[in-house]
Amino acid sequence: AWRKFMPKPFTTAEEFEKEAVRHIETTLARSLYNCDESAVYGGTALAFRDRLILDWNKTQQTQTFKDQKRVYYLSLEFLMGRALDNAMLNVGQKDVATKGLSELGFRMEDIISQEHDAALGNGGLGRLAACFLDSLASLNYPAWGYGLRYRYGIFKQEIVDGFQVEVPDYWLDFNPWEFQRHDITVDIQFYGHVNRWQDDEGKLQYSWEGGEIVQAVAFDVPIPGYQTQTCNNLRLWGSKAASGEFDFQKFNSGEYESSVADQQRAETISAVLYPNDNLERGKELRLKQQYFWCAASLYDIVRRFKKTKRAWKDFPNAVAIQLNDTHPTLAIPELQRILVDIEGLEWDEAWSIVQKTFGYTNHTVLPEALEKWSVPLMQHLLPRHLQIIYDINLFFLQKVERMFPNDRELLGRVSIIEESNPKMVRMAFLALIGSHKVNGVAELHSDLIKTTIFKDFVKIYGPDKFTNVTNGITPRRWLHQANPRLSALIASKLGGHDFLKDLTLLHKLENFVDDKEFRKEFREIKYSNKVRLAKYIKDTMGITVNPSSLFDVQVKRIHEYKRQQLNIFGVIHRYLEIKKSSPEERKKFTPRVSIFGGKAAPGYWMAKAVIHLINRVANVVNNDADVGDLLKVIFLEDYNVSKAEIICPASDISEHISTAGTEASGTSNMKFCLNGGLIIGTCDGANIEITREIGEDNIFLFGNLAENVDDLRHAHLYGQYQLDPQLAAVFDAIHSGTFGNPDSFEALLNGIVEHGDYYLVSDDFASYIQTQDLIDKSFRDTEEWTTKTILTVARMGFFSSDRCIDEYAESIWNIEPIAQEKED
Ligand code: 26V
Repeated sequence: AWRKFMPKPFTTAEEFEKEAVRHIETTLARSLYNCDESAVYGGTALAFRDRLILDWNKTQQTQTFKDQKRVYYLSLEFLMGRALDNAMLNVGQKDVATKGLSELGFRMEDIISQEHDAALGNGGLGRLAACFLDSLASLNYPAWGYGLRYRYGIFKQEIVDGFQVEVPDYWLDFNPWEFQRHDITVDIQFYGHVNRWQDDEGKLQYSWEGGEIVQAVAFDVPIPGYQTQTCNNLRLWGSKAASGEFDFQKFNSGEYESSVADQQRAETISAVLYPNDNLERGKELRLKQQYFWCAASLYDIVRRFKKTKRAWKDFPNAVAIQLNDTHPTLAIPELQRILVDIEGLEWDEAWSIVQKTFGYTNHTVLPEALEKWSVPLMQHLLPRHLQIIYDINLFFLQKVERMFPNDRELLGRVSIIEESNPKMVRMAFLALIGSHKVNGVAELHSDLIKTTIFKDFVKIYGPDKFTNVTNGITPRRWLHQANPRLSALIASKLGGHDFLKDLTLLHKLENFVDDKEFRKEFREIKYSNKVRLAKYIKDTMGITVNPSSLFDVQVKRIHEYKRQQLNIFGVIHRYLEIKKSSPEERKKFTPRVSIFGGKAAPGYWMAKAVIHLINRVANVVNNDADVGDLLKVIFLEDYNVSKAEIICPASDISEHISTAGTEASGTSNMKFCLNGGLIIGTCDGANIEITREIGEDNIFLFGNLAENVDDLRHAHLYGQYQLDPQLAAVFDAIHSGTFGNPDSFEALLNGIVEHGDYYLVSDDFASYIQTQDLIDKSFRDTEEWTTKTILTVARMGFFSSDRCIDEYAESIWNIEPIAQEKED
């Protein structure tokens, strides 16, 4: 009966303008007479938000009504980037809005760029979660994301005198994409003690008492699918002082300040995203974040389940929970606690429910990234959970003991508790033991976890507990939104945009690989994307780069294992080659722009030294008249999702050059290929599967293989190697002060020369340089290059996150999409 009152979505430019202007004038209270781009952004966002909300409400009603199994994706990071463009493209009507805005005197691009990135993540892991949400909604899966509503996302990076400086990222000034649910709150307990008693039947009972309470408040973000009415929900928890805790006693007795301090302490939990990527530091506040978010999410999930009045044993038929790395592992003992201590289930029945509910994705084998929490800290913060973890461990070790009697060393190796001082809880083992499936994120990585960190567990559980789901990216954002002209060209050849829902359709582009007109347009689009990036570089840095040069890009978090140092040493080598060549020889160089971008964790000195070196090299090279257009070096400040959308379509070559066996998958490699850029890479992560799909001729692979890494490292430690001579020449140049005071780079070079070259930079240097020369040659042959790039795009269908989500749904979650009803 209410239907007749529901607002009608706009369908024309004029209707859009009416809506946007109404929001500017009333919702935002901004007069049209001083209406700037930020106000127009607000009005536009709110007009589209209205459309989303209708779909969102309906989707949630349908999902509740149908009561099919749902998946809950628990991730401490969701690197969403901007929402407006995505919303416009997913629900449609962007063209209508573009026309409307231009009638109001504004350009769509300028309006879109008003939005602050939602940067609640560090890198690949967080962006993967965002791509997954897009695919889940686009494929109509009943799915929710659960995360933390950080007040500060990943810091903003400024480069001052060549050094990284971190600036807080306060992003919530105006965020039209979230809805605070004042009515959805959960009280979360910390500290306190455990009471144990016998009930009437003589059974031992446990309860967790005392301590302090912090309140979790839900903030919901709509996640629209592409060309579907499905609009899923991302629920982010914010922390605040529990109502009883904002102590009116204190308040009235004049202790106003300490009462406000309590408030602030509670809010600290969701204040800031930890900016480390692949480095675990064991901070109490981080553990508090993890428990706060796990407990609030589970309370919410259990509450929803209980409303259906189904039996507990049915829980795994209604709920799948995916753990994005080990960060949400506390959800395992928390669910066990709810079932045993609160709902009164027997241990074994509860544990069987827990194991059927959870799946765990591993995203790294780097030892320094594996989470461990000290037992004393956990005892203090979560006393009951620690008991439960000890019990889980006891029953598990008993089982192992029965399977492999008298193997004490095995028991020590697989124990959840590491017998160190202090003792540590190994979160990856707890996650594995509490889940029914464990997956890696690319084939090589999924193999590696079975032979390294989880080797013993393959013996215990058998190989079927382990599986691979190779990562993917959403083609909506990373092709259609980031590269609208390429998307339109493909659509014109394939007869529409269906490939955005089934990316394997791209294979039909192979039919056009010899089509002159198509090749020309394809090249022109790449060129215009490079012009756009060149303009961005000019506007932000004042440096002119020639868009006809080969654009060589490496953008990702700065980390020794990703080897930006190998790249910049290669650049120095190139510079030295140019310098020593005659004017005649110089004509033979392929002009190149080496573009870097990425953040270093604030305490990661080696990564910061790499940034510093890149900037110093840039300074010298870019101002050397001998070099001119032959080489330019650019360090782009503050690499983030919205900048990636400009950068990815503009590369000729991008670099994915991690030491073999260290990069679990990588996902930017997929983004660059999908946009018609080629890659130089090691045999690592998803590069291997990309090669399989696009063909060896279309990728530039180099370097040692993962299977040889151990031996090579060993050789370094025993001095059985020689520094690569070309690399030695690069080091000489650095030492001689060519790039400023060499003291700044002492540690960086020593890591290679003196301390074992853990990442094998020297071992791979010759092969890297050689492959770069090959690239120069190949790029000069425009026709050959064009063929490679077209075939690459045509063969990237496998790397859609839609494929990836379908695999999770089928082999891990056992969930089905919700059938879409035709609109009346
Ligand atoms: C670990 C930690 C440790 C504690 C402090 C904060 C923090 C933040 C993130 C991590 C997880 C590191 C694992 C990770 O990001 N892996 C990346 O996952 C991508 C998606 O699967 C994959 O493409 C990358 O290769 C992999 O490095």
